[in-house]
Amino acid sequence: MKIVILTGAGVSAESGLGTFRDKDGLWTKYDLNEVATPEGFARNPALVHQFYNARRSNAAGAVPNAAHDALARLIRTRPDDVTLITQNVDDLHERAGATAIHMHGSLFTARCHACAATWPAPQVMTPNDSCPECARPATRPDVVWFGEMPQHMELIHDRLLDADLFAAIGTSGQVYPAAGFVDLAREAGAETVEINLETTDIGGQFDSHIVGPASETVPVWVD
Ligand code: BJW
Repeated sequence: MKIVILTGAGVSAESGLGTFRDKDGLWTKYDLNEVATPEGFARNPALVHQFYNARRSNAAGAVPNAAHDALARLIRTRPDDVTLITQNVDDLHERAGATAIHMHGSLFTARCHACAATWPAPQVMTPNDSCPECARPATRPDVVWFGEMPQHMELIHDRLLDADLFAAIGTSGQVYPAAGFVDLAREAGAETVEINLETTDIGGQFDSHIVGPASETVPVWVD
């Protein structure tokens, strides 16, 4: 049985990393147009770096929770059958021992806006940092902002079309294309399950729901 799992910010919430759209989420404190769009970065790169430097520091200090551990366990027992796709830019899946496809990039990689080279991000990035490949001062976080193409989409589509079971864990289903994965998987014949603190606005697209905190529900679902 081929299993495709999509995770969102909710899977890392109990590790202390904020979600985006919940009460007290990041988008209640920051204007997403200023910190998560290429236009915002062009207007004020220092602000955007400040936002991502703080999140990189928080993520580095966080530890995987029982949900990350359970997903890593599932992958270890069925390495050929499970694909883990994450929208998260933290590295908690990896630190729990799982390999994940990071469709929205990573806090721990830097990218050159000019030549597209990537390299390990320093703890603190500034607009003056120069690219190790082309030497231009065009360093940006290697994350996917609104209006940009998510990463690894071809591989993700292939896995979704081959899925027998699709699970979305801790994601609000408000951001595309990830919010459309449930439709793709269902049309391809997969059974679908949403695992979340609450049923989301796209909850009606799923065959079943498991409601509760990921650190409790995911280990039970996996085992
Ligand atoms: C718990 C829990 C616990 C809490 N246990 N659960 C229609 C089709 C296609 C595209 C579009 C479309 N309409 C609009 C678009 C464009 C746009 C979009 O979707 N906009 C929406 C606002 C409508 N999409 C894009 O621009 C994307 N690119 C794209 O479409 O490219 C194609 C293209 C390109 C160019 C030209 C033409 C087409 C890119 C989207 C990039 C998103 N980037 C961000 C920020 C960067 C990364 C970062 O800084 O981290 O990614 S936005 C932010 O949202 C972040 C997240 O990965 C993403 C999803 O959020 P997530 O993970 O779902 O978090 P929340 O907070 O929303 O939800 C948390 C959930 O957890 C809640 O449900 C809680 O209940 C739950 N929860 N605690 C279990 N303990």
